[in-house]
Amino acid sequence: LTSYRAWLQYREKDQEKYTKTVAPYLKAVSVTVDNDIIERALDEWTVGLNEMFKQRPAVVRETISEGLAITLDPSLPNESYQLKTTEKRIQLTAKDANGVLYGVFHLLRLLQMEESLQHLSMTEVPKNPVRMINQWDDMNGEVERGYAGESFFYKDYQFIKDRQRIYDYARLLAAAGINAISINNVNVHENETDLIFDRYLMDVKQTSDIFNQFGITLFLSINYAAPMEKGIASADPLDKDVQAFWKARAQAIYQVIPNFGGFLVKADSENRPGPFTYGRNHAEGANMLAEALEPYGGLVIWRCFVYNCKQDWRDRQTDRARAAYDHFMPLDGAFKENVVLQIKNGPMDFQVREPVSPLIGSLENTNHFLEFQIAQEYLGQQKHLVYLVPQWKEVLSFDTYSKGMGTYVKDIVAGEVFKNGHAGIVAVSNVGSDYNWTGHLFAQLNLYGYGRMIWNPELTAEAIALEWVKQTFGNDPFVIKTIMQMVMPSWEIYENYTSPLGIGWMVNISHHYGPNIDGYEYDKWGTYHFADRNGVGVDRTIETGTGFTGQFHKENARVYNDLTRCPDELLLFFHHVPYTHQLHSGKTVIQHIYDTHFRGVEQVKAMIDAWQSLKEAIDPTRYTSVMERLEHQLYMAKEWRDTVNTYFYRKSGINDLHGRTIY
Ligand code: BDP
Repeated sequence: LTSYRAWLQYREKDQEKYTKTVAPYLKAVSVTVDNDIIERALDEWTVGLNEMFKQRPAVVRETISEGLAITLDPSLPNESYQLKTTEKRIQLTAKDANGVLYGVFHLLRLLQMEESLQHLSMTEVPKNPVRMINQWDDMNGEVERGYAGESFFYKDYQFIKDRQRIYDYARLLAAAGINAISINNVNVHENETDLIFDRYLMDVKQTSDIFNQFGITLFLSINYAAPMEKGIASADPLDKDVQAFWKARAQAIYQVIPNFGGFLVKADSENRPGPFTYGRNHAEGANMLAEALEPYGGLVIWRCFVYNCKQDWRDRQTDRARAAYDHFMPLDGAFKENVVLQIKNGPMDFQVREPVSPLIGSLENTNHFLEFQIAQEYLGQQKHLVYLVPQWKEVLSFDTYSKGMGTYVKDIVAGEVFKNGHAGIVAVSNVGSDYNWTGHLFAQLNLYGYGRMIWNPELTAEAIALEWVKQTFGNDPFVIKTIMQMVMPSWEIYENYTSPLGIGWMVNISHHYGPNIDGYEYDKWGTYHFADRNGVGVDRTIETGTGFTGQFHKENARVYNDLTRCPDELLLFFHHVPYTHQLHSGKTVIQHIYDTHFRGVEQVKAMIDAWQSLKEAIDPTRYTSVMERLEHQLYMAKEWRDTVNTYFYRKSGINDLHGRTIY
């Protein structure tokens, strides 16, 4: 149960002193407005106080002098709230019901962390208007790139009737500030088109109702060729029958689910159908759907993960890194207002290290969301402990120079720079039917951290991790310190023992787990490292390479294009260099590879030692499940180390300076 409760543990407090200082605020709660979301907030407050303090606050409508007073103020920004303590009363003033819910979760977080409520005086406004999760659940019950068991939405093409788990998921998401979700995989397979037909629509509605109570709007992924599954001859966006099909669908859906969010679309990508089949571009494709949803205020979220996965670009003409920009930049401004492009954080595909997608900061006249992946597809598949917020924070704080120095990704995707009507951040979920939601217990931190970070990108990765550790494991300073030492360097550790210097991949094909240096090298998916006896890396420069560096604004383009200025950690993403090339760090490329790989394994050993020191402090279930995964991580780290080092030793023929054994 402890694992299942994730960051909502509400552990009973045994600190008399603390309990005394907060007692007045817990006595009563006064609220005058009534709706489902506020009701859920009150439930949560009641349950939390009862479990932590054995207190049941009286819920009243009149004003109170002791306790929590909740009021609405429509003049505040959307979903925002203020917390202010005056003597024995906390005033929670929110813009709307979502604001109330977030404010209550904020207070519960403070109580879980045993922080003072005495001098609260703050205003919280979410930076990103849309804070979304994409489920990649298939209706057969599997989760694409799922590393935490089966789907808890579907089994054998039916919705799972017991919806308790969805309810608990919605609570966890709301506590982390999430306000939108798409509930099926972007790869919509056969039979799944029925999600927008009578066969499943009532189930979709019931699921939507659960999420709505927690302030979360529901979306569905659709198959672009859905009309053809239903007997229409084509899916051409300019075809009248196709247009009528989508209009009828929109009408039918909104009749059942009036606040339905809209469609998420993966088109012309990795063998999915799309407008290209009919010689139409993506603006024509997306706008046709947008027109159908427009009368109801629905959105079309259109993914930019479009590249030719059947074309070998070793001729350097069609660098996969270029694809999103090449496809979508020429269409900037051609999309309707209720179309939102969804852009992966990097130009390739959620690797351990990539530059930021150059589309962000270039699209000036098109609404767009940034897409992260919480599921650790290329980052250890939730068997390895990798805290992702430090990586995401680098993306958000990247300076695009779009409107001169200081045009950061975080401000662009929040819609502030180009005054977008729709803006925000989306991420691929990492949950499943496993008892602890995420397989690796520490992968809970990535889900929690994602929500907190996109609510407020100014929070440090460390502050977010601290919140999670305290809520999840309690307030013992030794436990906190030890876990923080494991968590904070974990992304760097993973990078150390896997693919070096921004080159990415080197994984087994299709399932993407474990080292395989040449796995994709002679394959068509376009993810090469070009290692030979002389050197390694991809030349993406303007003069001699694929020209990808030219997609950035000139300040960044100059840095990436210039071998002497390109940051070490992205060197092999942008340049092909000899093994003896000297990095800014002073090391040669080959020595860097050897050193980081030996070091990465030692760092995993240190993580295991740290966890071992907590054996007495953590319940056996959580202790053992994490330990098992850490041991597996060590095994895999060694395999990565030996595979990578051996490969480059054989290619280069250069010995390790320190004479360590390389097989
Ligand atoms: C890749 C995954 C694949 C997804 C695809 C996508 O390997 O399963 O369908 O991304 O984002 O990373 O559409």
